[in-house]
Amino acid sequence: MNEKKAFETVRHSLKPRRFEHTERVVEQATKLAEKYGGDFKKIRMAAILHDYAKYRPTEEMRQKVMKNSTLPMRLLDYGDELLHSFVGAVYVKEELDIKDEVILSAIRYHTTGRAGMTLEEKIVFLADYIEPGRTFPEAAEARKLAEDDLDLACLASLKNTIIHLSNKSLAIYPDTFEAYNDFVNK
Ligand code: DGI
Ligand code: FE
Ligand code: FE
Ligand code: FE
Repeated sequence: MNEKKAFETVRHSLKPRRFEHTERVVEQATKLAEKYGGDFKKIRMAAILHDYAKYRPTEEMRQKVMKNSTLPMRLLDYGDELLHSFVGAVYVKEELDIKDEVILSAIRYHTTGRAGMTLEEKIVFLADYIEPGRTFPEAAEARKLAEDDLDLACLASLKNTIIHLSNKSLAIYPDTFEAYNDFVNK
């Protein structure tokens, strides 16, 4: 799978607005990779495909969680918005034949983060949060931090995500807390 084919694939799987978000995430991830390193080609591929499953039917993704032993069952107990990252990584592997774990894990953890994130995971996670289309004030704060400290920017994103979700009384996935604790103790 080359970049051009990956872009074509997501252009057909996503609505135009989501595809434009994806293009901005790729651009943002590219800038972060130039600054902080990581596997450049794998970061870009993960960024292109990160929301591949965004518009898959919820019921189909829930079925996938129940059938696929590699997917944590507890995903079913949190908001359905979480499914597209974890289940998306499985679809990318099965449907697009991408087997590279650096790419797959950057897709899998792009929404929640996790403890012990790889550099590639951090970059895709943060690029998704700070791409220029995110106009809320917390994104600007994280964008500023990203200029010289990747971990502090990830911490701010996680903190704001936890605040945002708890303000809406939504369940928070344990990986999100574990990622937050990991960065806060750095
Ligand atoms: O797919 P995007 O919109 O580009 O961004 P994303 O993958 O970060 O998804 C954001 C959505 O996921 C948003 O509706 C909030 C939700 N979300 C993020 N972290 C958690 C979460 N939902 C729950 N229930 N728990 C989480 O920890
Ligand atoms: Fe996403
Ligand atoms: Fe995100
Ligand atoms: Fe996204």
